[in-house]
Amino acid sequence: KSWARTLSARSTNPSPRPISTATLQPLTNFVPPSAAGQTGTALMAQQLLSSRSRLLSASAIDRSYLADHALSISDPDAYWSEIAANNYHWEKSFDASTVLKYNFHASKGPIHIEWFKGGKTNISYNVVDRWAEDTPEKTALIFEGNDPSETASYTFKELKAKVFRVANVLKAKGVKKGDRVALYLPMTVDLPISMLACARIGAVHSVVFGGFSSDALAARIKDSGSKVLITADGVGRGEKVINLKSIADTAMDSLGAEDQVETCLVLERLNEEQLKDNPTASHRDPSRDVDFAAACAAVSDDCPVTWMDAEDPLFILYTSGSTGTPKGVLHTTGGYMVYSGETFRNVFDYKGAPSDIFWCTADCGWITGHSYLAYGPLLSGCTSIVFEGVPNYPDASRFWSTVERHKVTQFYTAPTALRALMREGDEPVKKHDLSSLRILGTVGEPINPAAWDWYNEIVGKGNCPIVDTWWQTETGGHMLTPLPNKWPLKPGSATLPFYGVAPALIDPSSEEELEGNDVHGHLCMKQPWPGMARSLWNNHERFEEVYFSQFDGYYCTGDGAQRDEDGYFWVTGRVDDVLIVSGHNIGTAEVESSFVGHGDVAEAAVVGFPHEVKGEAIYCYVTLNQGVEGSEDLRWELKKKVAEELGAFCRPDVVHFTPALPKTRSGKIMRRILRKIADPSETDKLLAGDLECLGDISTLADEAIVHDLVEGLREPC
Ligand code: 6R9
Repeated sequence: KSWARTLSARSTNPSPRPISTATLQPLTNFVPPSAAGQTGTALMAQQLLSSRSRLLSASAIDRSYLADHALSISDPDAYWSEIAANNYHWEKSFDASTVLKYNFHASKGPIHIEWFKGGKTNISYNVVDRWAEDTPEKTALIFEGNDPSETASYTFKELKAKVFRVANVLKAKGVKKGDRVALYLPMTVDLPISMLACARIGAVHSVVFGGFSSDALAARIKDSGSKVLITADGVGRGEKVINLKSIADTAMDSLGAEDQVETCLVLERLNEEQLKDNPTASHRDPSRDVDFAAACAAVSDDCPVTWMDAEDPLFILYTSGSTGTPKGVLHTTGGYMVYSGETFRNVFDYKGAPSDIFWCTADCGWITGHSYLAYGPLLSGCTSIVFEGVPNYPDASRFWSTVERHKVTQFYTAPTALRALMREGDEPVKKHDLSSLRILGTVGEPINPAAWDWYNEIVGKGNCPIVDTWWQTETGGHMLTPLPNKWPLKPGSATLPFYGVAPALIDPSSEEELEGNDVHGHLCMKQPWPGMARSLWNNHERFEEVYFSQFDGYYCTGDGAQRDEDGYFWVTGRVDDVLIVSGHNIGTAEVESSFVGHGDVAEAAVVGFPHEVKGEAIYCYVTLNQGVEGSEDLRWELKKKVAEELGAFCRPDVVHFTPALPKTRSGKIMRRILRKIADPSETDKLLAGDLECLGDISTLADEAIVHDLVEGLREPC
């Protein structure tokens, strides 16, 4: 049965159902929620909400979507078994009578989620073998190097040979089904290829973003128990060279005997000149380090597939939590495969056209790169671009010249990148022919109206639907998202749930689900979707605690959201202590613990503040030990420490020395007040002595501290 044929067969609706109008009750007296106590992104979303919200007519939403969505919720077994069976290869079929088994109620026993139990498949086989057979000469991956003169492309047949070789190298190094392999690589095709190689032999990949520090890498190697690491000597990013090998060496050297990496495969990426400037990148430990390319050349390009149970682990990806160490989010084989593939095809309107060239600018170190650079597009046989560079190198037209050169049809990026490029004006965009573009996407944080308009008008020329996709590392794929041309867009809203997604808004004080439209609450999910995380690596208890303990029976996303009068969702930002800086999750607790690790620091409190390009930026309040004076040097040293320990993208923007932090009588830091003081739009008022924006400060143990904090705004931070 040809895969291409089944793709189009699936676009006919399963069975017509009555149209649900539940999400479409119009309310005329819409009042935007109060903006009090919300963070930067929340406020941004808030402004969007009040400026753009307008009532739609009930017929505006595609009826087949309503019918299909209703079916996917009322009968997930029927809905997903048809898609899974028709569009993916299963070596052994799953049991169609129990496609989904789960418990979302912590009160009723352990949380568990199982999809497609009994089925055996392999996601790498579904990417590589099938398309190497169906469309062997079609381009699978296009590589676009940091240096724009460096591009290459690989057909599905070539992809297969490369994946098989890496799989054989891993096997030769003793990697077996279930073993973890850490990947700390630049964005060359070797990264998705290594992911696919792991999956082929049943190894669990744990990709660590190349911008992470040696401490962060070591913690992830240790927690996942990875005995093999694949890394590179280094990578050029814009003008800079990142010496990955020396960071990896520091990480490996810091690990104890039982956590040691046994084999480190090293991809040689730097040229002679770069190596001359970075001599430590050439360091090799002969007992552990192996040349990646030479090892691949020495093995066969044929490798048998390891069939996996649907619920066998596929990968671990670490993400920041509001407390403690990063969480090793665990995804499994069958459900993730079906969900990443299905969301890709629907959200990016992929119908199998050979001319479709999909470009997701995310790094494979994040979930977006996993689901929409590697797995989603390739599972559908679509050409996917691997971009090693940065948006502003060699100049601000890099994205657009690349779109023009490769005739990109679907383009997926982050609002922070758009905001940075917008500042460079329209010229860098306008001088390129972007007529190939058909769909534009965004991910990672809410998109503000100005960036949305610019994306729409200047990049898309008003012709490309913008899919603002809300989802998380834990969700595996898109959750709230427009489907192109199926309903009108509202800039800043991720609109409606994808098939199988049953969102609920919960009032945190009553813990009741809010019914109807025009409500605001904590965004939760009522039932599982195939792509959801199954656990946290080696820590199921924390999985239950973080996502299921707050509201019994619901998966809790940690985001707040508004459902407007048309049933559209507006994600208003985190409700916990996670910051979204340039689209990257950063736990305030992690930054704080890095600060207090410094001998001069007594206490630290970290909050976000609105930032024009990053969306949210990092503001740190620091109290110093007795006798230590806050100085410019110390401020610089502290910023550097955080950047070194957590990664450069976590570098604090502001360090504000203060004699004390505002606390309640029970000793809780009042972050609400710290957020207001950090917000630049409040500074003038505060300095003029108007403290009204701080709200009620009477619950503070010592109100005078507020004045010290405000006075501190006069100093450079
Ligand atoms: C895919 C990804 C997840 C958090 C999420 C939310 C924020 C992501 C968004 C968005 C508003 C969007 N977020 N997409 N907020 N609109 N379209 O980013 O995963 O790195 O785990 O971050 O990002 O706060 O909870 P991850």
